[in-house]
Amino acid sequence: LVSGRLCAALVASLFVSTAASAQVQDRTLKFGYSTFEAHPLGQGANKFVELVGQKSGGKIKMKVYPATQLGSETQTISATQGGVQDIVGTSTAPLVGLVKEYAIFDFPFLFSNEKEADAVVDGPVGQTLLAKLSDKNLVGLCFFENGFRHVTNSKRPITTAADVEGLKIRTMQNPVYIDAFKTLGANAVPMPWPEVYTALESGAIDAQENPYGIIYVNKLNEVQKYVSVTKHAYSPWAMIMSKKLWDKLSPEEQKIFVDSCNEAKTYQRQVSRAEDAKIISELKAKGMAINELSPEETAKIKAKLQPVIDKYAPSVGEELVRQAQTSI
Ligand code: EAX
Repeated sequence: LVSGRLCAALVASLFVSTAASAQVQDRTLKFGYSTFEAHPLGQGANKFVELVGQKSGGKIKMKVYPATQLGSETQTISATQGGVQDIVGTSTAPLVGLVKEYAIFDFPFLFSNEKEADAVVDGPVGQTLLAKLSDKNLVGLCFFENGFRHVTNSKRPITTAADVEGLKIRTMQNPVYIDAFKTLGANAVPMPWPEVYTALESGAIDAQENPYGIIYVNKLNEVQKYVSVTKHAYSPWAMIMSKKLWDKLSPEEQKIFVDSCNEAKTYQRQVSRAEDAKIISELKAKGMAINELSPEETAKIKAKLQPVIDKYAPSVGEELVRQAQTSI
């Protein structure tokens, strides 16, 4: 009798997973993100789509919707929670509204180089943060890289903390960024990315901060004069699937998505890092003035921002902060 029941349960579960797999293979999955396809993130996204296709023998198909076609990062995260969108690639900063521990990635000057970033993002801290998304109807697959962020503005080169004072700067919709720029005396204006170019063009804001790749593909050289290499924070980019979709996948299909994400990640980071060096000279050629900050001035800015880290460390939790420090 027991084995009969077991057998019936097995048959039922097999039936469920076969039916579900057919469902996922019958339609083209929607994968939306905010930047352009030419950006290293877009190239990584294409690599991911290609790998999932290959590993599933052409059975799992995805279509990419770059350049905020499906909405801003917060909108596409919500759509993915609801299962209206299947996959989203997003900077992690807007995730803090859902999972407060993500704030650790926004701590100013947490990482000083890519090696440190990779160690934390791919280590226990990153794994914990990916897992935390499951309470929010999301499944974290892996992290790509947006990169180290620098301030651009239309007023002056930033060489000291004082140069940031009074700048009207767009920040991502994230409390750590808002507090950090307020602490430096800027007027921080949180704004979804799709509104930023127009706001810079009209002069509604003076400044924004993003990695080289985003500055370049969005042609911010047309509306900004100065790039100051502040390297004040690092943005990982989370690849996230709707839990509604995930729960319909067989374990083999789930593995295809996770493995493809991790393989695409290695490729994506290589492209991102190789392109940075080229972009700097391109931006100069397009008339942008690029300046580095001295280590002394960077250290002063870092010291001014320590209270911001102290403010958010409790919501991240001692254990994660300790793990991050250990991984670095
Ligand atoms: O995800 O909003 C931002 O500044 C992000 O870095 C950008 O849209 C890429």
